[in-house]
Amino acid sequence: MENPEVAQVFEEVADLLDIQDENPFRVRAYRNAARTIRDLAAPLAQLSPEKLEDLNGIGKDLARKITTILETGDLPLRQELRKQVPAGLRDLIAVPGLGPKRAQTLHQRLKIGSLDDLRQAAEKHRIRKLRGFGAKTEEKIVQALEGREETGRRVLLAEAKVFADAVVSHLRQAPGVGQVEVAGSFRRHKETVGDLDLLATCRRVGPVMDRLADYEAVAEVLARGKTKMSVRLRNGLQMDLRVVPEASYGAALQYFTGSKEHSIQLRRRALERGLRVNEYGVFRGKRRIAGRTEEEIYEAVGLPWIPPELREARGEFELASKGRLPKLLELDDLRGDLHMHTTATDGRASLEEMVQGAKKRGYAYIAFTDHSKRVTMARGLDAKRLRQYWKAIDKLAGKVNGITLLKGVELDILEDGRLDLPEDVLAEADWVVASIHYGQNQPREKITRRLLNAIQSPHVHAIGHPTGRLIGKRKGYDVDLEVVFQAAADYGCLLELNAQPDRLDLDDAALIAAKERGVGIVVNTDAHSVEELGHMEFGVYQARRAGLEARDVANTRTLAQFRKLLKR
Ligand code: DGT
Ligand code: CA
Ligand code: CA
Ligand code: ZN
Repeated sequence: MENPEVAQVFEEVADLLDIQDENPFRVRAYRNAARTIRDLAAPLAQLSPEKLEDLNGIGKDLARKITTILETGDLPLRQELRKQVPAGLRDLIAVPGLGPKRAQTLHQRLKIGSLDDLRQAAEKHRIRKLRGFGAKTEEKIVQALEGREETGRRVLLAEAKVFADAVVSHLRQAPGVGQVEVAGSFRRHKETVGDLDLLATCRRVGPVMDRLADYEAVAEVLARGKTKMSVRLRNGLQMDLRVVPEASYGAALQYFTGSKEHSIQLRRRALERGLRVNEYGVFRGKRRIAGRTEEEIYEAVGLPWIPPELREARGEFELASKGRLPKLLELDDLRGDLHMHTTATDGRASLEEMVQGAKKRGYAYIAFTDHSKRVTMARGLDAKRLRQYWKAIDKLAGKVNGITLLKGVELDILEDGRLDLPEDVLAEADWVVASIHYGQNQPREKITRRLLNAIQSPHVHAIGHPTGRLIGKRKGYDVDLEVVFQAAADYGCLLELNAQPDRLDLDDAALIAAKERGVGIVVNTDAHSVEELGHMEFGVYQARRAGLEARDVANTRTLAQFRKLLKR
């Protein structure tokens, strides 16, 4: 079993316990374990029982449960709980604005037992009439359901990557296999993928197809033809495998990487040159003039190789033909991470642990940005506790070498637009990232106004997750981004590209617009554990999709240069 599947079992257990009003600490223990597992770089199956127990938030009992899941594919506790909770109810508690208590009420009072029921009840305005719900909650539910529909059954890139990496190394062991790669939206590093498009070369087709059927996470072989095969994994993700000849591997890789719109433009360009392009190669009449590598394909139409992230028919052909393709940001370009949490608020690792994790990544500087007091759920810091926190950071800074620790805060932008901490306190910070966590459903003018207030404050260096979206769960705030970008450019306020795989906020289109306005971007993980520092990868992918280069991103600078970028 792959890590996301194990995490999924714990998440379900947490939800089911939650619905039954179980002890919140027990619920949280399962949730934290699920999160730890999701963020883990190594497959659980490779860890010894002792190593399992060493993981953040996982003790003897949970380690044993992980072993049970790995060995049997399930957990008896989950089966028991499923019997006690009506099916469908669990989907409800995942809807933002509901949660276990309200899901129960809806089930008992309106007989709502599924997302479909919920949608119908909301449309008929039956929910707002319930005690403790109201029109606002009902609206929020409708919005959440819309947000879900937009992404449909797509899988987050980070989750897909676990299965992609695993299946690629599995297929590479097939006898006679040559190349194995994942094409499609996965290779273009889209934030979500509909399915995975595998491409392989092999002396004979049989062994590599057998090998795919044999991949442990496969639930069902949907189809198996001469060169094409499709499987569905237990988690619902579909994989299409195509086995192609070496001589047309590059052409197939180009074709199946897409996007469709990009490939249409490529074909048009070829036609203008009297050439024909398909998944077998580039042809002049009957003669194949390219096909083995992607470079050959692009060269045949007079272009340099175009990085997959740019293949969205957003002007890449014009740039490529003028030799002006950007030199896209790379993970190694980043010298710092400027948004992270610790046990001071809702993080799961200590200051020391985060520093060690950041040093392993080779960072020259990091900022600690635990929550300010408004975020009561996370025990946000008031002025007094924040100053103690900064003192602890200073003390630690005196003991560690090779990395600079910045004293920061994730400052809440309050519902009325004011900032959560007084100016004299903020003036003592090295770094302030301001975010909206409450009042997310306010009208456009109000949300925009709140962001402008923060951008205009002399103490705020960056805006965190500027739209507040959660991919597949919640649309972003209703905000006039054009106005926000202009103000950020005018006031020298940076905007964050939050690299949490379900945020990736700003998204690619917004980043393109922000860059056009001359806004500085800072790519941060918003890590709540040491493992989550690894999310930087996904931020970099999103930045690349927007054509960002190292110079567009503030935290690629040396600390001295970075400091010069900060507004005074
Ligand atoms: P997804 O799976 O929805 O996240 O998006 P993709 O881009 O991976 O799309 P998918 O899986 O339907 O197809 C994979 C690639 O195959 C796609 O990016 C381009 C290529 N492709 C599929 N259908 C067509 C087509 O009708 N025309 C052309 N030119 N290419 C196609
Ligand atoms: Ca695909
Ligand atoms: Ca596909
Ligand atoms: Zn944060």
